[in-house]
Amino acid sequence: MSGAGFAGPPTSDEERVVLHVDMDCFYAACERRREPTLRGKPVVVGMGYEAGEPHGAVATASYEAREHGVESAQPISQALEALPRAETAPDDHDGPVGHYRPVDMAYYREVSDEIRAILHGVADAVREVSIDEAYLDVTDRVGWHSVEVFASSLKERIDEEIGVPASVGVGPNMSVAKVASDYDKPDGLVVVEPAEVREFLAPLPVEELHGVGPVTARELRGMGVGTAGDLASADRDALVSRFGARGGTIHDHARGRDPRPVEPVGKPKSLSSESAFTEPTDAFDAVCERLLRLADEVVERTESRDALYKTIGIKVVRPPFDVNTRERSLSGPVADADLVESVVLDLAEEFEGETVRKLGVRVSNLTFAEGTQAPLDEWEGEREGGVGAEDGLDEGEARSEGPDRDDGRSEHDRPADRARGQTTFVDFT
Ligand code: TTP
Ligand code: MG
Repeated sequence: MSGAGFAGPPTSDEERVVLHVDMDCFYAACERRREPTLRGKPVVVGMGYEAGEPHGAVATASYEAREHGVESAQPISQALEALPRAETAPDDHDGPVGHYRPVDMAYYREVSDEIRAILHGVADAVREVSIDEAYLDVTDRVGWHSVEVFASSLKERIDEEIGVPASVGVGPNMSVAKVASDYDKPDGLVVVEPAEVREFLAPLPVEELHGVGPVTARELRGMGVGTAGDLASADRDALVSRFGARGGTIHDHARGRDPRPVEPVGKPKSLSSESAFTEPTDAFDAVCERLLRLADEVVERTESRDALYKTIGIKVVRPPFDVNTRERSLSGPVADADLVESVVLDLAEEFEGETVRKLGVRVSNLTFAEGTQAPLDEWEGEREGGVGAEDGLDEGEARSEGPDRDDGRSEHDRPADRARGQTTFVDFT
């Protein structure tokens, strides 16, 4: 499996199909997986909790437990007031009871790894943002007309093969997909097509937007901004002067805009740019011209990051979803714009006369010029915080323990070194 897909930053003419997959009450679902008698019952998973003890905090609670007011980050002692322990509840207790279990990260990571394997198999690019949450770019695999069936069968697969439920949101970018997956939890599937985005977002309370936490929401309300619709029509300059750059970002999110590509977390192992034609074309000069523009963009990105590359590749998508990738590896890392252009044109030759819908250019096998780059694993072990913290967007939510990134889910293929000048046919997914 490779985490380094070919999904490049979207260009303005490009629409993407992005899924956000978020497992429902994940730790509790894992506990139910190995203890099926807990299904349908209130389950509380405690961080720093030990059987029979009142200490610790709620990491998560099943939806049945949430109905009784139990929620993440609450002290276990408080949860016990709402839901006495099933094992020790007095015989005459006729109210609801809870099943308490201590956190078992090693087990949850195992389950997460199994889910991850499925996700990487169905998407061109995957961004794992926590132990139970990931974004998938499936633009080259499925169109809007069939994405609901696609997402529904992904949910079913995770449920049947792994035994835990997921909610899935689909949108034209990460921020919309994230809001969509939260919209109908648990076991939700919400598809928001590009034309529906503004209408879908408008009535939602601002805190449901990606990047708006409780503190920002309070401040926004103070400014008379309560819904995403209010935020979308608020004065951008006023937002920026109040919240800094983040003001502009949440304004964009309220308007359903989010230019971030779905990229794996951490230091990139490849850099790519992609662009779709408005209408598929078989004009080879137009194809070459577009490839050269993409090559320029990619080279610019490598220069701004001081990156050297050893492998240069192209992607050619024929309508509707026939993805072809070709790449060539050099004997050593280079930073050479002319070479990128000539290799790209060379690789394109076999597609002369073909009808093309979309193109991509990618450089991979990256090293960083300063020679001080930390090993990939170090970078990839870095944690991302919760919603908002992920992008430094917001203060984030209170967490008794963040879903962590030290879960070893970061191995990626390292393409074997290839002989100079040899063109290889690779599957980037
Ligand atoms: P979430 O996806 O935020 O929560 P969840 O999966 O339990 O529930 P939902 O159905 O609303 O998605 O977080 C994933 C896991 O991270 C969660 O199962 C437990 C852990 N976690 C904590 O340890 N502390 C916290 O405060 C939160 C919010 C989550
Ligand atoms: Mg979850």
